[in-house]
Amino acid sequence: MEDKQKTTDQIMLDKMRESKIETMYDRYKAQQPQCGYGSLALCCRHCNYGPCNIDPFGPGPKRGICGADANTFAARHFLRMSAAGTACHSDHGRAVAHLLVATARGEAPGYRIKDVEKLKMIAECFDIKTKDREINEIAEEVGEMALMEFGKPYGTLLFLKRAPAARQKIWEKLGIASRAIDREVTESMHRTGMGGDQDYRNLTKQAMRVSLADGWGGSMIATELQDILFGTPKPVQGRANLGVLKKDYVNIVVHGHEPQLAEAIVMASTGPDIEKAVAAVGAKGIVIAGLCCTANELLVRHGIPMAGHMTMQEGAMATGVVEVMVVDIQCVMQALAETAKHFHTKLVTTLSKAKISGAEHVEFEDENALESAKKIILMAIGNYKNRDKKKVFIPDASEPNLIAGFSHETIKYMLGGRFRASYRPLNDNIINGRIRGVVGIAGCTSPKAGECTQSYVDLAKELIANNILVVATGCAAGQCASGGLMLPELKDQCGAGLKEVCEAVGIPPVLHSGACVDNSRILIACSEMAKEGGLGNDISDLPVAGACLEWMSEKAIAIGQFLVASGIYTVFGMNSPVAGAPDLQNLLTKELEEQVGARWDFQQDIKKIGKMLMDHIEMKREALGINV
Ligand code: MSK
Repeated sequence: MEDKQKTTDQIMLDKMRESKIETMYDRYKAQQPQCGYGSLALCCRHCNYGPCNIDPFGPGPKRGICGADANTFAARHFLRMSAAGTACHSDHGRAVAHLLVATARGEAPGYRIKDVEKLKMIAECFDIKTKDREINEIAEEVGEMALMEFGKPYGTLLFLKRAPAARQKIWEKLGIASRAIDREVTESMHRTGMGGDQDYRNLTKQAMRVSLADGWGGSMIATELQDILFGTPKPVQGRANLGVLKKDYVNIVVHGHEPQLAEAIVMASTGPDIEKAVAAVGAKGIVIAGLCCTANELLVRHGIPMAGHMTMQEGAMATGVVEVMVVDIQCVMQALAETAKHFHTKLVTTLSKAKISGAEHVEFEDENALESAKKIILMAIGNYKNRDKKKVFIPDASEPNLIAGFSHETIKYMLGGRFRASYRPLNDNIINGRIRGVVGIAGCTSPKAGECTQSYVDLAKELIANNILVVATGCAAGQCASGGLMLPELKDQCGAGLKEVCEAVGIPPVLHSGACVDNSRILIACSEMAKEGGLGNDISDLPVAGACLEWMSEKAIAIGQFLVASGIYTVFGMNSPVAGAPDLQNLLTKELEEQVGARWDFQQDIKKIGKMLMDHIEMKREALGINV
């Protein structure tokens, strides 16, 4: 293939191979064949009787030493994955809540309340008085109330009230309305220990309750409080792919998930002293670029360029121009410490809860964020002179311009107008058939799906050509961004109806809504669409669906489970996490429909997923009587 037709990650991968630098693809190959029991969820090591394996095909054991069967094995794994995913998003949310309190108390220099309107809206959700009160007083109380959501002894999560009434009734009836976030995670761990919950249906119910504590709890707290602190995303221009890194500049790559670190790096990267230091080393300036969800956070709020998504992290370092890669937590590969040894790059960890052997550590706390950020920036500037020019290789690819920043508020304003912002126009365009429906694409990129795939790009193209509006988050959004799919000109690749709407409103047909925690924006958007009327009265009535083609993280499982429990049909690519337990598979892919009005689907052939999503949307339209 000509270099021009290759994506920057493919070009970089070729270069790394040529330079004999190990990549995740080499390690993936070295892992083959991967453990069959593990792949089917039929290995249990929850106690030291094990590891126990179940033989799904031959005459081997059908039960573990304690007697647990395949469904129990797989349901326990599924619940633990959901709990772990919930813990990741929620611990992130907790850190943001702490920062909000510290900011309100004046204990976090540099940070401030940026979106007062949203602060007041969230205060209302929490039944906090706003009239005649100081902004910081309200913010402190909102932060404290958010923190209480993690450990309150009684009641259910406050944000559950934002769902349509019909949805809340389903949760109450099934007993899956989430209580305190930490309680749901702890109870999930308790239930899945040896001799605990051993009924796969009951375990799956808890997987819904703990995941709802993610989507309508920890993730939503992270999203909303970040908007209060850093601004609610609005349409902003940006650039994406490895070409955003620059030869003559000091390059700092910010990688991970919690935007408070990246925001501090951005804040501390300007000023006369920094300019002087940059000039002294002979660089033209500083480039800050994001990776993974940190990239999404920075892109949707500030238009700061994105170097890439999950599977591009080693490649970003291998450009040889990264002075510092600074990381916080989640989706940061230990392999980076090894890749860094080939270059002058310093890998810097920042959180005491996420260190990497071989990396330098600069502790990052709310109180000293700016100081730590400055230290890291000066470290990068100082490291510029150590760059080995012979090793510099930035793929020569154009950097697609893009428009990002589609929070649910923005979608509402753009479609409904500032003075009558509502989802009415979107609903009307769905009812009249210009837009057939909406699909949220979320999630990771994985070597299991192939090398440097463009699966999300292909799926998004297929959907928009069929008049389906696409909302993207996480690394799926990252791939679509670097694939040039977030350009308003892309309307020419849409079906006629969607093209008309995109032209009238001025939006691209693939909307970047943010990071993984911002799937909570999709929940709110769907709730508002359902409440708006004309498309039923619950999320499960809407012609919408979710998809994750290359899932990797436990967080993806929690997201899938909270989308389904919220009434959104969700398809995952590659492999089912419960493939070795047919009854559980049947529960997730069929029976759940009766309970929550939505279900999972797992499809190995990711090329088939587009059709599955479109069929689902047409089926929902038929049920609504709008099959025009
Ligand atoms: S970063 S969880 S690889 S989307 Fe949120 Fe990407 Fe998946 Fe990590």
